[in-house]
Amino acid sequence: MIPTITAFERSPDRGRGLARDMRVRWALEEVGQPYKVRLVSFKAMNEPAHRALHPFGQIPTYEEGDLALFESGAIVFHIAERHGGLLPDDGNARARAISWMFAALNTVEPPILERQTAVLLERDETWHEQRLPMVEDRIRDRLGELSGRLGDADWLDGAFSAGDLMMVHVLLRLSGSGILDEYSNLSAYVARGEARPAYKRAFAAQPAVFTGKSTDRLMRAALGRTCSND
Ligand code: GTB
Repeated sequence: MIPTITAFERSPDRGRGLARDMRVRWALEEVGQPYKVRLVSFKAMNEPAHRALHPFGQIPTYEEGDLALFESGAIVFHIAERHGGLLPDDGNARARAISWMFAALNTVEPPILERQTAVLLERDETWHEQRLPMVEDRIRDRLGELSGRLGDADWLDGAFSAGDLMMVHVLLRLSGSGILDEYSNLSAYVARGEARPAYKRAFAAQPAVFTGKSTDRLMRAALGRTCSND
């Protein structure tokens, strides 16, 4: 059965692959599972049909027969469980790869999201200039630790896994901030992820659907809702 995922009808990131449908597309490409994409508008995301699929009115969702899933982490985990290639066969190695998925989502992503919220939604606040460096230092704390653990390895725990997929996509959210460049092994790690054929196919497939309207406004809309749910 061909699964259907949802993505933004008008991508606020101008097709840079930063929205969370990208990690699901990448996982599907890694395991060689064809998929369909239903593009949804911000209006449609709030309507009952989409809310039935996603209680928080967000993307991505995943439908496969009777199964409907939301949360990119749960979707990637489901794909990795159902297909070979994203989780090791050995039980302990598999559990460690799953730990890295959770680490990406629960430990590394939150301060990165905090920065994005600060930059997009709080920049007119009187305290913004004071707060931003503190937020960025919290990111550096995590990146320093991650960089130390990765060392000169290619991937976080042996072969490439769903843990790396999730971590690379989370780190990509720092694109343009300059912060990732301070950690040469992490920059190289992200570049290795982007160089994977499956990543390239997923990236090429996600449409650069922006219309020339203010993408900044779209971005704020996407993140404004996001920060309340993340
Ligand atoms: N925890 C959920 C998951 O992992 O699936 C979070 C899902 C989520 O935040 N979805 C966002 C969304 O639907 C899109 S990805 N927002 C609309 C809403 O909440 O109403 C977040 C995102 C948006 C835009 C960019 N960008 O433009 O760079 C990057 C990421």
